[in-house]
Amino acid sequence: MDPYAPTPADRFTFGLWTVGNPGRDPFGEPTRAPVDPTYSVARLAELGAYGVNFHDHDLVPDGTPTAERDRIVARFKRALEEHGLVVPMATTNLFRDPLFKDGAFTSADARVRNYALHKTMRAIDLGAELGARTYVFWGGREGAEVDAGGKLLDALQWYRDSLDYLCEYVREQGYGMRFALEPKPNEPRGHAFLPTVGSALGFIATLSYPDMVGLNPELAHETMAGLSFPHALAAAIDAGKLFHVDLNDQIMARFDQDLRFGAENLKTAFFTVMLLEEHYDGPRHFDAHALRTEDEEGVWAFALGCMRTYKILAEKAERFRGDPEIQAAIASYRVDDPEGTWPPRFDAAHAASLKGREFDLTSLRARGPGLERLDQLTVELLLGVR
Ligand code: GCO
Ligand code: MN
Ligand code: MN
Repeated sequence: MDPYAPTPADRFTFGLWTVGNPGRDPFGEPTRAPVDPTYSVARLAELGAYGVNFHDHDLVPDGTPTAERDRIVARFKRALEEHGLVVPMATTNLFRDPLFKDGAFTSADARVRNYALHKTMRAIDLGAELGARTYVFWGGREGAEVDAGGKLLDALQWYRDSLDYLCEYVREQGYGMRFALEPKPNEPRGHAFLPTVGSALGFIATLSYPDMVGLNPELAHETMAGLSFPHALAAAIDAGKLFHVDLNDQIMARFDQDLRFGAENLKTAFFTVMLLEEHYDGPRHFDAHALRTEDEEGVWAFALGCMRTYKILAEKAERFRGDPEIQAAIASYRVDDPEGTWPPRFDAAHAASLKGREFDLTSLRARGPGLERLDQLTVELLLGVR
């Protein structure tokens, strides 16, 4: 049996918009045909995935009459049951419709903000109906190119008002869902509001129901901002806010690429997997798509590739933890202080003695922590020679 073949126990999920991506870009028409969501369910199940996620519009196109909506949802539910897939997360498309061109919850037009709430509540109902426990808010068009409209502070307040309102809605409905904010620095807007994991963490603390709201960090988004994804992930974990995750890949300082997981930055992918395996038990969600060059077979090769790479890296993480030389290098990198405990407990006497302590600065300056060797051991492990 192939140890890297995905199984539902691995809890891999894909968005309908990922494997269904038709390969459109700002310069060219789609290169692939539209995909029926039930077909994606069948193919993903065959590959060993655990679930699918969707925007309201991916499943029920905006403006669909109620009877047709119910028919689509019933058919989709049957496909999920038949193929044993679940829907752990759902979200709203608040970026496709031209009326959202200057934002949804942060539009300067209050009618658009109210419409965004209307659309999101209906999408939350749809997600709840299909069993979603996490509801993602990616700020699509929440952002600006022009700041002369003076809404920089208002936009944050409108965003906060909207999330507070929607938290109340979920509580009142008894859906038991949690919200996950997904920061992104730019694209499609020149500057997005809440551009990074750090800014979203600060914002969550200002909400009325901070415990209901966490993060859905995306590897590509932090990379676009020139930041390290493992560092962002660690910040989210440290704050108890890693509610969901978007895995993919990205070249730094390029357009939004949504590459196959592990396609570009293998070390980033490795430390991402290592953190997730140790500190996260939610679905491993891939928010990526096949290259525009690919036909349908390329799409399934892409999806399988994301999952296999994750599993291979999870095995490497296991080896890393069990490698005596690597563990010895880590142990000698991390040094205890024989003259004082860590963390120190503050009291006046302790502070006085710490202020008076004589440190051997010369030896501290001279110490080499061995990081070159440790990193090379890591690279060799990843290259498969240890
Ligand atoms: C992007 C985003 C989206 C969101 C999706 C779920 O860069 O387009 O990553 O794919 O993740 O809208 O909210
Ligand atoms: Mn993205
Ligand atoms: Mn995403």
